[in-house]
Amino acid sequence: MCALDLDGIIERLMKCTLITEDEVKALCGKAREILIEEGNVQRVDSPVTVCGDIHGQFYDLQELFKVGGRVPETNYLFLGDFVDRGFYSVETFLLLIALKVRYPDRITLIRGNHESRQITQVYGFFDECLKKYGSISVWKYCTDLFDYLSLSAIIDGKIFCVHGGLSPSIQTLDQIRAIDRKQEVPHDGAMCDLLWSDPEDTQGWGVSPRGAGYLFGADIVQEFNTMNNIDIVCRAHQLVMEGYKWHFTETLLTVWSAPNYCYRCGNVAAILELSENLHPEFIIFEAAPNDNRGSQPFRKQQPDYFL
Ligand SMILES: [Mn+2]
Repeated sequence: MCALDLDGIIERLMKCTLITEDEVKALCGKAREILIEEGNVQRVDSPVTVCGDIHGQFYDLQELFKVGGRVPETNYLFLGDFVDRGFYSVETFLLLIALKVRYPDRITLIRGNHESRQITQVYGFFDECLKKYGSISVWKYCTDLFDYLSLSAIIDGKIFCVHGGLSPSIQTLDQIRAIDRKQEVPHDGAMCDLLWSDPEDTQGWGVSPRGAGYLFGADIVQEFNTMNNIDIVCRAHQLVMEGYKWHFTETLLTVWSAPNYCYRCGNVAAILELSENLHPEFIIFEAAPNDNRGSQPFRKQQPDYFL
């Protein structure tokens, strides 16, 4: 196995250049050693910048680092959905993982509903790995690593961060801590709900049109926040045209970080900068100019993919 030249790997990935299959294997092995030590409610200290869905939009992630600052100068918490939909899930996920291995205390990555074997076979990551590496090994290394990603984070004990939302099976953070997360995302139950649920302008729990997770109302968030002595639930998972959206009199926040989602939604993106006293500042950004997103990397019979 090759010794891991992390800085070299980061440099190449920053240019959206693929690393070798052996390097992916070694990188994912290293990342697993780090992630396995993290809790299901990973503790994060301010100051930190919170980011929502990225969905393989590599050049827009570069924009994010441009407006938010680079790792390790800026601390980051990413709320999952790194892969699928966009054209560069491989480079996006591997870059974030390489940064995690290089600066483990500066970047926190939690799991989204797309960090799943089943979902990535439908929404692009599987096909992209196959296309770019000619085998499914890289997809296997990455999806095996997904199982080790934490399920949530808590910033300064006051802001609870999760990809989707709350669960009727969960009243306390300790109940989240007790989940055995090292598995594929289940079809139902607490772990599934945390990654799939959405807020809704109702009271109580509702059936989710997504077919997984639940809809939850203002009263549910109020109870959860009081019970756990937190101020805000911060989550991603839903496209917001303005990049972020407060719900339920600022007890819950949605942050969305994929500008012009799927290269056609026309939305702006946001990241949430939290200062040392948790003062929130939103940075809004637009899609990267001059992206070769228009060049259709998945066009059939395009042998020079690596160009
Ligand atoms: Mn999602």
